Amino acid sequence: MIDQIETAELHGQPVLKLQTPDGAVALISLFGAQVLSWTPAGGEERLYLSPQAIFDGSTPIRGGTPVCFPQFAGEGPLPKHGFARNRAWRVVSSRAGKDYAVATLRLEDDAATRALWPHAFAAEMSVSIGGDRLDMELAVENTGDTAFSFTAALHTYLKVREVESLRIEGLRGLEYRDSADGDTFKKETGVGVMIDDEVDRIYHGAPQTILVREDHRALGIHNENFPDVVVWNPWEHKCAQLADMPADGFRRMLCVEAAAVKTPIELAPGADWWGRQTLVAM
Ligand code: TA6
Repeated sequence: MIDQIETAELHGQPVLKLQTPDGAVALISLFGAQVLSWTPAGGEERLYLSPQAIFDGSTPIRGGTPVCFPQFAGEGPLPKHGFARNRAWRVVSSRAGKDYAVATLRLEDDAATRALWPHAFAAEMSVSIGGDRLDMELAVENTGDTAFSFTAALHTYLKVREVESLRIEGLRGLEYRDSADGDTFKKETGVGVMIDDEVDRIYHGAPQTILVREDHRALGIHNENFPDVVVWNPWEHKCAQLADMPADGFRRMLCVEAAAVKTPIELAPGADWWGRQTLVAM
């Protein structure tokens, strides 16, 4: 019998390790509630974690699935991507069965978050694995007595064999904001989006399912309640400016992010919202 839910350390930082008897494994950092590693049953690692990622308990970790909340990127006055990715979350529940393991981590407002963002909230990140699936769900509740709005993303770094040989399917016809080209609005015309240069796009009205097709494998990405999809690869020049990425790191990763950016989510007192990204290995 394996211990399906264990606490462990990765580079000196606390992580939760989820396992299922069929061989699926995930590691979740308590810092940021960030999934850092996921191997589906009988498969290989599907998330990119930079070999130069910094594990000091205060710097955002480069790779896995950073949780961007309550602000995506530089879309407001807060630090880039908000503060959830550089806060310690606590594990509030976990359970496992013969074909799954799931854990929920929680972050609430405190003096430090209120100094940046004056709202009372509770955020929960639930991560579940089993078979060929990884489910990541972010839930946010307004626990205060005034309304607030936020933007958010599950900023997933996929591990890819060679970024120039993949195709992203399912985005054709969508309008996107091209952050790599002065935030101009464009329409996607390609059947399969290929990556051979810097890409930083926010696609609006994204479909529930996107496929990342590689030579001998594929990954299905299902997003629920996240109306936007961000596709990012820094390419050579921007990658060289990231101190926590190796020079050729951009070739081994592709971010496909479930996001709510164009229209911020509004929460009245007592209201809640959730959004989910599911990865299915094929
Ligand atoms: O989601 C894409 C993006 O906003 C890019 O513009 C890029 O800067 C990336 O996130 C990473 O941001 P970070 O703050 O983690 O370096």
